[in-house]
This record gives sequence, C-alpha cells and structure tokens, in this order.
Amino acid sequence: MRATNRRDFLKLAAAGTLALPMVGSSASSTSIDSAGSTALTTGRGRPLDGARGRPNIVLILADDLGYSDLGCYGGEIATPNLDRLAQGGLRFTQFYNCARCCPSRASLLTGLYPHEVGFGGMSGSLPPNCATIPEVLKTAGYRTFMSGKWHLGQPGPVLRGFDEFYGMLGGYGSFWNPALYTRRPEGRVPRSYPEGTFYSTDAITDHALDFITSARQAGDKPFFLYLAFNAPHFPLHAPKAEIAKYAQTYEQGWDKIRDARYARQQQLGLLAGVSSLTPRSVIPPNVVATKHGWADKANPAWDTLEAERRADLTRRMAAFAGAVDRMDQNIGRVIADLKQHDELEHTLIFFLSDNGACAEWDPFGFDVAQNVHEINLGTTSGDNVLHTGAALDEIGAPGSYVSYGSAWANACNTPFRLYKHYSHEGGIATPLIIHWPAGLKRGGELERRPGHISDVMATCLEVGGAAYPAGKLAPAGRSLAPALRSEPAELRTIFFEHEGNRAVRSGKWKLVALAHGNWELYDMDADRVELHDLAATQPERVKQMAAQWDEWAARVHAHGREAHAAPKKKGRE
Ligand SMILES: [Ca+2]
Repeated sequence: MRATNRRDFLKLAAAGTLALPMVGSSASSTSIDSAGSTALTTGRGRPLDGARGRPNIVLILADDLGYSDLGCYGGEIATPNLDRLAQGGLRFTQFYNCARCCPSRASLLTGLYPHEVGFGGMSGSLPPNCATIPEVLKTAGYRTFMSGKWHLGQPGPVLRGFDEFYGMLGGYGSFWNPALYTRRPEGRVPRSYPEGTFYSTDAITDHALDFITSARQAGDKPFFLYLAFNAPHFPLHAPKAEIAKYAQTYEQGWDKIRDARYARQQQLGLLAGVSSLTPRSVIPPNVVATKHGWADKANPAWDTLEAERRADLTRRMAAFAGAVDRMDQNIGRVIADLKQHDELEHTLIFFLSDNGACAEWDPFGFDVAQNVHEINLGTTSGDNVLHTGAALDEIGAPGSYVSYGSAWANACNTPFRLYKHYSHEGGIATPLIIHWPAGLKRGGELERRPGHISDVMATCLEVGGAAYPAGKLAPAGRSLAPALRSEPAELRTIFFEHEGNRAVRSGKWKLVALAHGNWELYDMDADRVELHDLAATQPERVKQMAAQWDEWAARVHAHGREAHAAPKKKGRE
C-alpha cells in the first residue's frame, strides 16, 4: 500500500483523483466450484489466493461508532489505519446495520434478519435452524477465531462455530477489568497482564494476533477472524495519553464539530443528495430524558451551556475519541502483522459499526448507577454527575463510568438525525470499508449502492467458496462481491425494526417511523438526511411500502410491530 498522508488522501479523494495501483491480479470473475458453490477466481480461472485457494477474512466490528467518526468519513479523530484501508479499498456510503448491538451482531453472523434468529430485542439465543459465518467457513476449510464482544447469549461462540474465542460474552462493561473477558473453549488460558496494564482494546488485539500466529504455524488453512471491539461503547474508557490528545479538541463544542464534519463529508463526496446539515436532533422520550425535561426537545446549543457543563462534556467526548483512536492503533497492529507476513494482499478486511452513535439518555450523558433504585431502563446507567476540577481528569479512567449523551451522539452521526435504537439514518447508517488488494478491482472509491449488515454472510460464502448448508433458513443478505467487481447494483428492498422503530428502504425510497409514530417517506437520492417528508403528497407509495413492511414483519415475527398499531401522533422527531 502506498504511503500517503491523510491530508493528501483527503485532498485526492475530494478531487476524485484517487486511484491506486492494484497489487497482483485483480481481474475477477465468478465461477462455480466442484462443491457447487460460487467462488471468486482470477480472470485466468485460478483461485484468487494461489497459495491457499481462499483469502483470509478479517471482519472488524466497532461498537456504537457513529457514521462520521472516522477520518475517511469526515471525522476529526485520528484514524490513519482505517483511512489507509479506505484509501486502498472501498467505502460504502449507504450501508446499514440493525440499529442496536444484539440485532446487528445476530444479522451479521447469520446473514438473516435479527428477528428470524430470535434477536428482534436485546436478548435471545441463536436457534439451530440458522448457520453462522464461522460454521459455513469451517466447512470450506477455514480456521475460525473470534476476539471481542459476543453479546449473542447461549450457546456461546465456540458452540456457534469459533475454534478459539477471547473476549466479553455480555454486552458492555469496564475496559479496565480483565475479569470481564474470558477465553474459550474451556481450559484455554488467556494472556495475563501485570496489575494496571490491562485495557480491553489492546487485549482483544493481543489475543487476535495470537490466533493469527497459531493459524500461521498450523500451515495450510486460511483463517476467518471476527474482531469485535467493544470500543467506543460506554463506559467511555480510554488510556490517559489518548484522552489528552483530544482534551482541547472538543472545547469548541458539538455545533462547530458538526459543521466541520459536514464540510469534510461534502469535500470527500460522501453526501450525494445532501444540501444542508440537519438541525440539532430531537431527543425522543425515554425515562431519563422525560425526568430531566428533555423529551421531545432538541439538543441544546453548545453556547447556551454553563462553563462547568461544557468542561465536563468536553472531557466525555475526549474519552470517546480516545477510545476510537486507540482502536484504530490496534487495527494498525493487525494490518502491520499481516503485512509483515506478506498476507495483507490476500486478506479480505471488512470494517463497520453495529449501530449509530448512542444518545443514552439525554444531552448530558449518564454516570454509573450507585444503587438498584437508581438504575435506568434496565441498564447500569444512573443519574448524571457534573464532574469538575480534578475529577475531570478521572473521566475515562478505571474509577469512572460515563456516557457522552445525545448531543455528542448527534455530532458523531453527522449529517443525520436521531441515533442508535432508531431506524432513521442516525441509527442505522454505518461506515463500511472493504479492503482486499488481491480481489478488489477498485481502490479509494466510494460505493453508493445501499447494502445491509446481513450481506457479509453472503459475501463470505462467495469469496470463501463455501456452500450454505441445506435445511437452514435461507440468508436474507446479498453478496457484496458484485460491488467489488464494479457490476451494476440491483434494485433491492431492506427492512428494519427495533423497539417499534421501523423502516423499509426500496431503491431510492425510504419509509420510516418512530415507535408509535406515523410513516414518513423520503427520496434518499435527493434527501438522505430525511428532512422533507413526502408522505402526505405520495399516499399510494406510502400505502404500498407500508404493506411491504407489514408483510415482512409478519413473516419474520418483528414483535415491535404491535407498538405502532395505533399511531398517537405525527411521527416526526
Ligand atoms: Ca452497539
């Protein structure tokens, strides 16, 4: 990969002149192998990876990362390693997840809608009638590793296809406490860390590199690595050195950060059909926002806040940025390791986020609950604490436990409105970077076709030369390989539902609603930021798309659909 600094990359990308030479053979076509499954091969009919026949696959998932947090998506956080992957790969501009941790992870690993595999909500168990990516890739000769956050209940990662696992089986927790991170299968011994040196993002990477090393030592099989960081989910924990980098960055506040991210996104060409930044997003009602008087109100202007509040919120956002920065550094370690062993060219890397930035639960964010009576919404979140003076330096450290709230989440989701939980673009739009020098015909380009997190399974099946097992539910996603080959996009329809928030995207049209809200209709080619609701002017289209959604919801048992049976009010945020 050519060394180009980020500023040059952004300039080149903005000018539309970024075109990197591809390494090795890049002429790809589709063929059917003897097992009857579809595999990518070179134009001369040889497997893409001559040595092993199949690429290694590294699937990197971030947790609660917003659409605009990476440098290559307009952010100011230093993410040079991911930016370089984008520089040599593809960035999707309209890729979608399922708006929340468990549903997205279930869909990602199975290629099905989350409701089909028991994860419409935040608990469940992957049923026997679905297959996971590691299960299908194993049948094609892959070693399968996972390091990071599972959050898919029982049976755990080993019984669902992973040879080796290290990480967090649950949903979230301290980045500083090694006791929350376990090694599987039973009997395997995790690395040990001297007192005070454990940080989960580093440890997750350490174990991932150990797994890759073991695959290398074992010899001839390619590997699949699911690298599921729990960064930058709350609690916002990051090493002091990373937080210090951003201690002044966010003093300017979320309004200026949103403006700057939007301007860079326009320069990068990410925002086709977007002519204005959304106003500061509204906070939909929840127990905490309602208690504090924020429900249905917009996030406040930064300049209206007291100095002490601004200082507290500046440090919360610096901790978030520090967690992202450190994650990028660790991704850099994996890239360097692959490069050092001459494997980067033959490794297909995906990077994406499981949902939009997290607004929980109001503009000031929360601190950890101090007792059971204080726990909000079934989580560990308690009342906000205003940190001042020396206590500011403890934000992000082992003794702290904070979120950054809805206004910073709004900035991280620039240019969209709403957040994690919701089916509007702020909840479901994710960066997707695909990097694969040996198999990707395109470099440094934007890919504008809509795609869905369930597509990763179909893509892995195709490039891994694996056959989907008979008797299991047919995957909903589509292979992204046509995008890698610059083939035209087909019209498709993608559905969403979580907690009654719901949407259907069909071609350029999106029908979307909040739980208990009425349908809103947007032309995404002209209005990606969902500001001009066309529902009143196109009732027939609304009716037809709503019927499509109802049919899908009935088929997959989207339980939240009852939540909108009797709309109470106009559903605009
Ligand atoms: Ca998440």
